[in-house]
Amino acid sequence: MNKIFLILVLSLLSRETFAWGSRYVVDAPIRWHSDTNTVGFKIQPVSFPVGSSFRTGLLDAIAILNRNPSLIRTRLNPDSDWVSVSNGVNEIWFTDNSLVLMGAPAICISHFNPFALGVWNMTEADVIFSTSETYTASRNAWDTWPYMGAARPLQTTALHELGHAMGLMHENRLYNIMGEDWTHVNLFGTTLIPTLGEDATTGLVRIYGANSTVRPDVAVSNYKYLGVSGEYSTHQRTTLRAAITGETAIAFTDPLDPIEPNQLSFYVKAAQLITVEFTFENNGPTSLPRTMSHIVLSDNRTISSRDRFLQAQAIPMSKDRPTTRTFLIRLPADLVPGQRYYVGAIIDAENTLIEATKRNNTSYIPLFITNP
Ligand SMILES: [Ca+2]
Ligand SMILES: [Ca+2]
Ligand SMILES: [Ca+2]
Ligand SMILES: [Ca+2]
Ligand SMILES: [Zn+2]
Repeated sequence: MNKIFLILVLSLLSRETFAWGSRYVVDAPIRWHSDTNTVGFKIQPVSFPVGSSFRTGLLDAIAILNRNPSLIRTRLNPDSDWVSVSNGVNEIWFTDNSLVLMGAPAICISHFNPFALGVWNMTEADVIFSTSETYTASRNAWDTWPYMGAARPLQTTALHELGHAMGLMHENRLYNIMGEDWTHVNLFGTTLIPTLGEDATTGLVRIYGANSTVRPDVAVSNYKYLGVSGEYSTHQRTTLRAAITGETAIAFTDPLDPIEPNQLSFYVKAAQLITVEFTFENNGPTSLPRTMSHIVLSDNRTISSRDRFLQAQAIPMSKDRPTTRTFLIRLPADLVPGQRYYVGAIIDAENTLIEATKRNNTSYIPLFITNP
């Protein structure tokens, strides 16, 4: 959620942006002042006690934000017990106050002022979480909503609200963190990887300029765009389909399965022709040439170039919006009925990029082999 208080009465001009949205006044984006490289925040210690998992999760999100490929950064100032909106200080806290939250599970309340003719600067941004939402800071994907867990990942919601605090607005036209935050994630093995993603980082670069010291970062996800829910995009798991009529690829989740409790899997047969999808993102500062992706078959959730090669495809990596690609795959004939496999995707599969992180370079979809 996002709420911006205007100090002056003025007319907002809406302006078409490429994809990411920021709020414009008289043709200029509302942003932190161009002399401001670092936006300071104070944490309320009773909301995020030192040593608590929530504090770890919040610091996690702030660290991710601070690796964004634009010039804007945040800094933590000393904790503050006394926090409020409209006190001129950027603060982060939990509340049960419905007047502040206005029904939201989390909200960013920001203020901005005219700095000079045609220049509008943010003066305060508070990020407030609701005590009535069930958050977790766990990085075990199985604990979190996007992978059938019981709680909302604090880090993805924090990244969404901090996105507002940097000047980003909601975006519903593509897969992005400024839509439904908890379904905009990467997965490394069984570890959830929260991310700002391509669209939000493109927006930050456009507003604040590219940071040439930030390394490239390509990523792949098993989530993709679904549709529009008000100002938010919604997202869904990338699909696996039987490529020929009459063949089946039934998705199932089995809560009693000891190996993959509650996880989405697909029934397939050896030698079956299937299509699989993955979403590719460029989270770095600049466009990149097409980057090689490999589709592999793994017998575990660790996807690597040592897994069985199935297919290669060069993926466009221009710095703009995510790319969801479909791969037509003939599964090998020697797959064992009753066994589990994982059809994996690797981006920068030939390891040509020196990247900020490689932990977001793989993803996968679980398979269960049925009798022929
Ligand atoms: Ca404040
Ligand atoms: Ca990467
Ligand atoms: Ca493997
Ligand atoms: Ca792109
Ligand atoms: Zn929002």
